[in-house]
Amino acid sequence: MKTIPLKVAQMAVFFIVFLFSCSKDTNLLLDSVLNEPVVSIEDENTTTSPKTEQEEVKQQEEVKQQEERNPKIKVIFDTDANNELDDQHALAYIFSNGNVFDVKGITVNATYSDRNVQGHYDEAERVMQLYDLKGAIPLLKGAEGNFKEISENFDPTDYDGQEGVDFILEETKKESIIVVAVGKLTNIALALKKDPTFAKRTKIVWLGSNYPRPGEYNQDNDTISMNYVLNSDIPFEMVTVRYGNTSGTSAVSVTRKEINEKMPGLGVKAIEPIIGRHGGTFKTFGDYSVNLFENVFGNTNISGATQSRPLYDMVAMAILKNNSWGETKTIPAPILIDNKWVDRPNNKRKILLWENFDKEHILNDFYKTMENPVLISTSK
Ligand SMILES: [Ca+2]
Ligand SMILES: [Ca+2]
Repeated sequence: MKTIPLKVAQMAVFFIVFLFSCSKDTNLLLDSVLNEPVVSIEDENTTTSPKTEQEEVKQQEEVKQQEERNPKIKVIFDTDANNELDDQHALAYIFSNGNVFDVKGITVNATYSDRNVQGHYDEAERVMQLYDLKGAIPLLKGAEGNFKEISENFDPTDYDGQEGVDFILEETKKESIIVVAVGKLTNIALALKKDPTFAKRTKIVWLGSNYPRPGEYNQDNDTISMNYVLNSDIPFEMVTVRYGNTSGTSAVSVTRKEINEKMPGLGVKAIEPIIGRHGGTFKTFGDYSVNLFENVFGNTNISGATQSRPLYDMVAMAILKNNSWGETKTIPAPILIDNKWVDRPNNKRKILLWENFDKEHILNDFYKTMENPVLISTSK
């Protein structure tokens, strides 16, 4: 914008100088014409000269090289979005990390708190709409039932969860994509059942289990699917939950007070507001976040400072963004028998276990990302 007027001004100056240089009072005129303007033009010129174009090209090259060194992480996010509130915060975090994640699609499944897959679809869609992403990235329904009932008399051309599972199978054929599963593992087990070559072309990062202790929501929703995945050879990372233990994602919690202070108004101002799942109209994820916390705790008398919830699923994305925010160890894949973990020290099949999360850095990054979202790119 600045270049044209400056060039015009520059040409005018030189034209005048040229004209007056023909006169006898050249020096005087040169002084009066060139005094201030020339200085400012020369100063300005340093930012609009060809050198700047070269610098711009150089900068673009650097960005390209940076992307080649640190390409965006391609992910499919497999979620049971309509339980309490962590899946929604994970979705918001993904959508706001456009420099880090390249989201190929969202798949949903149903778990105990809402056995209807439509509810999970709707809640994921609400968060998408808050970031103006509804319809812009694929959102597909996966399994409503569990792996055992779906895989008995399995018809690969017609089964519960087919839309989401087939999407995962097809997308991972096109490029190298990580599937982050933050609900039960039914969709992943079904993908392996339908096409065992799936194991060779992707990695699963799963938020679940209290390993080595029993129990945990995602695990308990379909233990058979988890054992099926553990017994396959698909690269598998287990981001531990560990209820009530400081070494799991359950330690990465936020208080209602903190949410009330930090979240209002944060995010993108949605073109089309949403009706929240508990009612009310919302234009930003920040406002919806406050509402989700409000509804999880209800009108209890406990103060907001002591009411806290872990953001489990968000942590699974955070450690993908920065792997120094958790510790890992490789272990022989254990197996769950009668709801108890059984270690198999001689098992050649190894999995990666995530534990001891850096709560402070993860939550700082979460709030920073919510305050300065970089929206993910879409094909539409
Ligand atoms: Ca959840
Ligand atoms: Ca979840």
